[in-house]
Amino acid sequence: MPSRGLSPADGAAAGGLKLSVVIPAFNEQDNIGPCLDQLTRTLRDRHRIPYEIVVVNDNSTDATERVVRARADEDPAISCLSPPPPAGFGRAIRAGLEAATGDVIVIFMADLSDEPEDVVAYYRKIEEGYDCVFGSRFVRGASVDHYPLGKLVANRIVNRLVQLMFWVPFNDLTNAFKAYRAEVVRECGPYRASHFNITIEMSLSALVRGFSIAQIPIRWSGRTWGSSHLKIREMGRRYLCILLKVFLDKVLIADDLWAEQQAHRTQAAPRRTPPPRPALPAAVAAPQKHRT
Ligand SMILES: Nc1nc2c(ncn2[C@@H]2O[C@H](COP(=O)(O)OP(=O)(O)O)[C@@H](O)[C@H]2O)c(=O)[nH]1
Ligand SMILES: [Mg+2]
Repeated sequence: MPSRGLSPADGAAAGGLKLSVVIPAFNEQDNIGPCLDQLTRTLRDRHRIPYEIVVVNDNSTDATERVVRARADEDPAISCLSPPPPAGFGRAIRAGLEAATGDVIVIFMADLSDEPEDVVAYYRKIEEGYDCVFGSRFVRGASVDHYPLGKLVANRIVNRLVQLMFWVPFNDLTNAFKAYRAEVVRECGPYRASHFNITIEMSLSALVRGFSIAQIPIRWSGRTWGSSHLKIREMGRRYLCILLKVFLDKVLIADDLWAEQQAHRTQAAPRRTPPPRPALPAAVAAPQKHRT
């Protein structure tokens, strides 16, 4: 049956924030169809959230683009971008962010690893007044299935290191599946990372600017079709580059970033129920609002 998401006009009528779900997809022909269907059922049919879905098909060599375009032809809430080479997870996300028109942006994976109901949980937290929502697979209430052991170990080591460097409670910062208010993305960008390192560029850039962040438990399960494209050995230097760059921002110019963020905030429209702002010492990043 042809489906139709709530259009921006519908959303405005419903009085809700518009949600943009950005999905990078590379060779996901068997996953992307069910992924879009599950999201549509959850956002449109179950929760009636005004939304759009922007799939960034990144030079896939399989039928990913055909599957997405077929869905997009039937459903105006779905669009398909196909940026030219060079490919790259970060470049794809950047293209998706540029195209997104929502008030709230969620980065979602195409491989059925993430749970659509968690997108709704993110959206509700933003409605509460948070600027960002970081899901964690490693807090009470979360679940993780079929995480390859090597990657799990690397993940925990890197996240611990990042926690110590930035002195924050968030313990799954390398996971891309997160929500940001569109203005946070505008303020933190333009992003530079071309690959998976954009995950920490986005999360840490928001963090050092003192945006309010909620951390909530999420569910994650390893893909059952296709293969992972994250090659830890190739990505190490790229993660390190972003990590050092944002760390230097935090150590050397956090007060400048904070001042700009504050100025921007006072110009922006007031929120419905803003969470309390953290007090920020001049030269260090703000302690972050933390909810589990
Ligand atoms: N657009 C785009 N998407 C990618 C690229 N590499 C991976 N992805 C997508 O990013 C998501 C996560 O990638 P995946 O390979 O599953 O990484 P892992 O879950 O960390 O092992 C999936 O939706 C992939 O299709 C890429 O180069 N370009
Ligand atoms: Mg995956």
